[in-house]
Amino acid sequence: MDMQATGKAETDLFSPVNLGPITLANRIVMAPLTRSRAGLGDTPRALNAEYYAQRATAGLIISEATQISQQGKGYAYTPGIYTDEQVAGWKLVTDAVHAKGGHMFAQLWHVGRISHNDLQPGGGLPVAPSAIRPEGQAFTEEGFKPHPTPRALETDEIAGIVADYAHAAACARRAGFDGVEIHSANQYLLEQFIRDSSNIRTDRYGGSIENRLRIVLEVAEAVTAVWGGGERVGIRLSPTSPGLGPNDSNPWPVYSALVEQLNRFGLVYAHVIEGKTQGSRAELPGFSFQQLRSLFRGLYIANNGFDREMALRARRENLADLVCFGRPFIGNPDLVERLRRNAPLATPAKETWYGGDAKGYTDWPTMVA
Ligand code: 8OZ
Repeated sequence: MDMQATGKAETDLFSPVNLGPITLANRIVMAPLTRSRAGLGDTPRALNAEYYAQRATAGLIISEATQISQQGKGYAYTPGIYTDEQVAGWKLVTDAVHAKGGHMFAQLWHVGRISHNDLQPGGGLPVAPSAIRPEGQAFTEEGFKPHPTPRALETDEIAGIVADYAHAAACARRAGFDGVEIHSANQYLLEQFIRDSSNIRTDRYGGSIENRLRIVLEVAEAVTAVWGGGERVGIRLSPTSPGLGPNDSNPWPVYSALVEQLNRFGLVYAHVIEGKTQGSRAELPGFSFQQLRSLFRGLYIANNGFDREMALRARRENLADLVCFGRPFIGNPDLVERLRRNAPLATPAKETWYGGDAKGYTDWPTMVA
């Protein structure tokens, strides 16, 4: 079906939708995008506010991944959301987005073992469910360095991490965000606990599926308590993405149990990376994203490699409630309008995705009217 040719409003992709108590202008979500441009003290600044405000016509903006503590940091120049200065910095961002009529959630992030001593408090080892070294390298201020073998968390340290999530969730409220997203995807701490490939613990946080899901449910409970319920809390999952480490040996029973358990917190959405993050959308045998969606009571935000046609189809065939676009928002601040008009998209070079300044960040023009 050609929307341009018929000219009729045959899709609701560009129409308002309710997300809990909030009404979004459309069903297009700007994905969390790490851009590594925070200021000193991992504090957002005017440049970041300008970048997000330029993209405020997205129905919902999800902030770039934002560490809940210094221990949760794994890359140079990513922003935090745990100090008063960071709250003030984020307030610049949320005020600028709201002034343009947009809505924005903060993504709460703990990287676990995907880090390096250079980024950790006191130069200590990164922490993880188990002392298993991930492949790959950490992005530090001195360039890329191999991930060290992390330190396995003591059982009695886990409550402190849950408390860090609660503190960060409270900071996000003070900073004027419309809600928060718990980052439980892409190989970071919560996913490290979920998967049997990175969690070989023998305490109540390891072993059975129930035990491996425990920390995620504790975080969901703590964060929804801070926000007065789940109506402004979402979660991000990547059930079948290998990321930098292997998948769970059998993801379906794990993730179906997780979304069913999450239902008791009334989360407003699950934001699901369908397939391999930044890669193939092929489903694993024995895993169905639509079935996962049917088990979850909140809205379903689909993510991974969407283009205009796929997004229109997702609504036409009701494969998702909202559709997330990531990289296309980098070079197209007015992506929503370009999709509406089926206009050409700019495709930025990878060199300016991470780090640097305004170049490749806030200098992308909108379409000529
Ligand atoms: C790309 C570079 C650094 C971090 C994720 C937070 O994959 C990230 C990330 C992506 O969720």
